[in-house]
Amino acid sequence: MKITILTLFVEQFNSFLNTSIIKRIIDKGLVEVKVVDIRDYSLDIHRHVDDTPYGGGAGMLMKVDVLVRALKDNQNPSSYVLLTSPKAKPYKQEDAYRLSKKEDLIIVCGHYEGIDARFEDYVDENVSIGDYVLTGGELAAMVVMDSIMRLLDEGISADSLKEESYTNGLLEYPQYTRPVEFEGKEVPFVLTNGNHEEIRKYNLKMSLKETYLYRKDLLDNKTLNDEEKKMLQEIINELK
Ligand code: 6GU
Repeated sequence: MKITILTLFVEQFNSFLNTSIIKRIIDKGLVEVKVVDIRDYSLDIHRHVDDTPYGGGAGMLMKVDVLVRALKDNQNPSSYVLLTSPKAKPYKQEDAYRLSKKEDLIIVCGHYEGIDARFEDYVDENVSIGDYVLTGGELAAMVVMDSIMRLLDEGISADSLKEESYTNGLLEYPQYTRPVEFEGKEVPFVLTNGNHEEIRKYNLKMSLKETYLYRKDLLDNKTLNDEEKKMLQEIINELK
């Protein structure tokens, strides 16, 4: 897979791309990442990339001609083009799976109140990472890239993908490691006794409980089986 980032702030990507798991995925050749400075595509001697909006209003807009020149120079017929923008459906784990199958992904980092609307015609999809406003799309691009790149890594076992939050529509159950007791807080006994069926049930119930407490909306979108329905009823009774 190839991921190309078009940005005004190339340096912001350095530490992200040179750290730990992300660096390993790149070094293994699972993905090729290129970070392109949009400013290199400005034709004026001051390297301007923005201009004032028609009709007035605060702030500057990124120029469509500069953006399209940058895009076309880095695009091929198989490229899939994302634009980071708060004006989009919120990004989800299922989008990470879908986008991880693209051969060639281009992520254009937009800036809010920030982009000539005509550029939308050159974009396949807008992505927002949540309901808040960022100064620019760089952090959003890194979030999207991180979520995609980790799926390309064989280092993540099929099991850990299967069990992780959102894949099964539930939040993850709490986990513990040594010591078995810390400042009076003990690891739940069932997890230490080696009975796999009891452990499975306990962890499933805890997953349901975390989801019920923090993300009830996820339960509305999930079809529970009989075992899960019974557990959820127990949880609700226990919380009363
Ligand atoms: Cl993708 N960009 C900006 N500027 N703000 C955001 C966002 C993106 N996603 C959430 N807020």
